[in-house]
Amino acid sequence: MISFENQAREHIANIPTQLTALYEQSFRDEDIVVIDHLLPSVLANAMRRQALDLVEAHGARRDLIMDTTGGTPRHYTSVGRDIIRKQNGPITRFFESDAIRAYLSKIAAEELHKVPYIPEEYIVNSQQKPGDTHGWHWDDYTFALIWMVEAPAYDKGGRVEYIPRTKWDKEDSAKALEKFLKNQIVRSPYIPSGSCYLMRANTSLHRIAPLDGDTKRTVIVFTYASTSDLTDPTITHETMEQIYADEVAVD
Ligand SMILES: O=C(O)CCC(=O)C(=O)O
Ligand SMILES: [Fe+2]
Repeated sequence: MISFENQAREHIANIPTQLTALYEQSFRDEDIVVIDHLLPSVLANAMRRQALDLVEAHGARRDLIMDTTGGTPRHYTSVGRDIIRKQNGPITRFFESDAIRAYLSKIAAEELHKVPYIPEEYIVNSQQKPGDTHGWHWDDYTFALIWMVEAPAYDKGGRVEYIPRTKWDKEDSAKALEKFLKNQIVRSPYIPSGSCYLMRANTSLHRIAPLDGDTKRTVIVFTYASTSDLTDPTITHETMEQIYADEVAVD
């Protein structure tokens, strides 16, 4: 059998140069880019199957208010990194893939590294009922690649909303949130299932709007570090530690 890595590498090598140039431009201009067909369908299907089966077998509800991000809500079902890692399946192969990381680095015009904090490597999140949301926040690390396993219905909420080029004032998150939301335009692209988006997530204030009715949204969240993240002493992990207190050992 051809390995995940070789299939991904061959597929990526065939992405038209002009399309890659458009992705680069979009990321440069918007700090977000929606990427179609990053994987061949056989790998995309395998990753989708793994994510849906994981939610079914291991999904745990998260219902809390995050103090560190200014009191914003989290309401969704999720599966943490260690449970996913045990299966050593397509999601792990995706994260470990050098070919994928190299391609994303080209789009971002800087190097992406595997995140040096293991609980954030990859996570499956699923908004499953009306009102489910992943409230406003910034990420700890520079890059997030979100794979859309199940997109919500087009008109039923659950979109990513974001304001790029904003700074997380960790001393007063609530006030920073209020200021940006009052003064800046919120962008909300629709991400179809089977595609993914790369976001500059540590300087984009973002959330997943509440589901508005009977629909579902399931994603795989991959986190990558920039070169400067690797030596940045201000990066902390309080958000992860609060959401995943039962899984993340606090050191
Ligand atoms: O579900 C998404 O698209 C984004 C999730 C997210 O922002 C996060 O896990 O930090
Ligand atoms: Fe995020």
